[in-house]
Amino acid sequence: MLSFLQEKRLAYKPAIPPILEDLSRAILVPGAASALPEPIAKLFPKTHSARRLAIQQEAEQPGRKLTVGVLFSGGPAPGGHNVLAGLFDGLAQIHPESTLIGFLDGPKGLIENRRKILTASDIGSVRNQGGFDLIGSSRVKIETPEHFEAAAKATSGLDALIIIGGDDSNTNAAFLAEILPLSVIGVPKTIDGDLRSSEIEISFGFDSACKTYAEMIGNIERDALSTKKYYHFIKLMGRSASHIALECALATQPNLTLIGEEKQSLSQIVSQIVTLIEQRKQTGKEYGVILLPEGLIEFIPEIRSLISLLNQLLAKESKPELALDNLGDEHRALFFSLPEKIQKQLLFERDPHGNIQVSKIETEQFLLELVLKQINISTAAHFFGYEGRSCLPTNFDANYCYALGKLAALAAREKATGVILAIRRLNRSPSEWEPTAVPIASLMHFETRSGKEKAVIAKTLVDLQSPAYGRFARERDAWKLDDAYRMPGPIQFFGPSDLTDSVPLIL
Ligand code: FBP
Repeated sequence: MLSFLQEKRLAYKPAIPPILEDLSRAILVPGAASALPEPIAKLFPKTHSARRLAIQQEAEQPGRKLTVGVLFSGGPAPGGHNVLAGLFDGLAQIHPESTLIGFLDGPKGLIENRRKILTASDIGSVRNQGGFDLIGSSRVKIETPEHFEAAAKATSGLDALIIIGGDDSNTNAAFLAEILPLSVIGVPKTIDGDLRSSEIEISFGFDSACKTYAEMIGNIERDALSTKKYYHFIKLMGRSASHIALECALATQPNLTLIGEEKQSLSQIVSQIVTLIEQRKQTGKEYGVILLPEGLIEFIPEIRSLISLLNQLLAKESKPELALDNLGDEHRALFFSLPEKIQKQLLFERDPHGNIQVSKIETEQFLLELVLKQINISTAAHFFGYEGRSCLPTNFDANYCYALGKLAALAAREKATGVILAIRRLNRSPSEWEPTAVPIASLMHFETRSGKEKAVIAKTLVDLQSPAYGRFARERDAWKLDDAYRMPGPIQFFGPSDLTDSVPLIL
C-alpha cells in the first residue's frame, strides 16, 4: 500500500514548456552543424553530420502509429519514471495506438530481449515516484559484435529506442545509432551532474539527490552544534566530479568542503583539515562538519597516477597480484603505504565501462585515519550515496523528466537519431524552458578505458571558473570558524513555490 505522500504525488501534474503540451503541433528543425574532430567523425559516419535540433510550433502534423522501446541504464536517478510517463503520454498524443515497450533490467534486458509492454496502469502507478523499478536497470556495456547483433534483433520492428542513461550509456546510444535502422535517442540521466555541456545544463536526478543529501548534512550540522563532540567526515556520491559536493556545500555551508578538481596533494589535504581543527579548538570548538566528494581520491595527483597505472595493468592481468608485481618502485611504495583496506579497494574490479568504483573506496575513513595520526579528535564517518538516488523526485526533476519524456516521443516521431535530448534555461520557470537535441558524437573525446583508447562522452568536471565555484570560493573562509551552517530541511512538495520549485544552486 502506498504512503499518503506517495498517493498525493501520483496526482501531481508536471509543469512543462507550452510547446510540449500538444505534440501534434510541434516539429524539430535542424540548426547549425558542429564540425567534429576527424577521428570522432570517422567512428560515426552515419550520425556525425547530425545537427542540433530546435523545437518549433507548426500546423497540425499527421499522426503516426509508433512502437518505441525504452530502457534505463546505470544507477537510478529520481525522475526516471516521469521520463517514461512523458514518453507514454507523448506517444499516445501522437497516435492513440502507439506502443511503449520497456526493456527489463537495462542494456542487459535489451541484449536478452526481455521486455514488457507498458500500459496506462503501469505508468499510472509510478508517476512522480522515485527509482527505476518499473523496468529496472543495469550497467552492462554493449560492445561486442554479439551484443550489437542481439540489440538489432531485439529492436527489430521498433521505430525508436530511447536510452535513459549517463555518459557511458549515452556513449552506448551513439554506437547503437550507427548500426540500428531506427532512431536511437539518449536522455541525460545521472545524479552525478557530470553529463553536462553548453546545451545540457544538468542531468536529471541531480537536484533531488543533492536536496536529500543537503537535508541529511543540515541535520548533522544541527547535531554537531547540539552535542559539540564530533568531527563528521561526510563522503558524498558523485563519481569523479565534485558537482554534488559543491551543490551541497552551497546549500549547507559546512566548515570545510574538499573539491577534487582543486587537485591538492594528500599532504595538503591533511594539513588543511588539521589546521582547521586547530583553529577551531582555539575558539573553543571541538566539533565540525567536513564534506568530501567520493571522487576526491582520483584527483590527488600521486594517487591519480597510481590508479591510472593500475587500470592499465589490471586490464592486462587476470590476477591483481600480478598487476602489483609490475608497479614501478615509486608506485609500489605508495601503494603499500596506504591502509590495507584502501589497497584492496583500489584493486576492486572496474565497472563494465572501465571506471574505478570510487563509491566503494572508503576515502572518508582513510582521511580520518591520516588526520588522527596528527591530532586527537572524536570523529564520525558517513557516506551519503544510495540514500539519494531513488527518492521521490523534486518538482524540478518531476517537471524536467516529464518534459524530456514528451520530447523523446517527439524526437521518435521526427526520426531523430544519434542525439541526446536537452532542455535549456532550466533556471527559469518551465514555461520558459527551451527543448533541444544535440548530436551525441559532439560530446565525445578519446580516453583510456580498460587499457585501450576509446571514444566516450567526456565527463564534465567542476569548472573552477564557474560562478557557482566562484561563490563557494569567496564564501568558504567565513564558514570555517563561524558555524554558518544552513539546514535546508526535507524536499518540499506543498507550500510556497520558493520552497517547492527551487532549482539546483549551481544553475
Ligand atoms: P550513473 O553514472 O550510472 O548515473 O552512476 C551514478 C552512481 O550513483 C555514482 O555516483 C556512483 O559512483 C555509482 O553510481 C555507484 O554504482 P553502483 O550502483 O554500481 O554501486
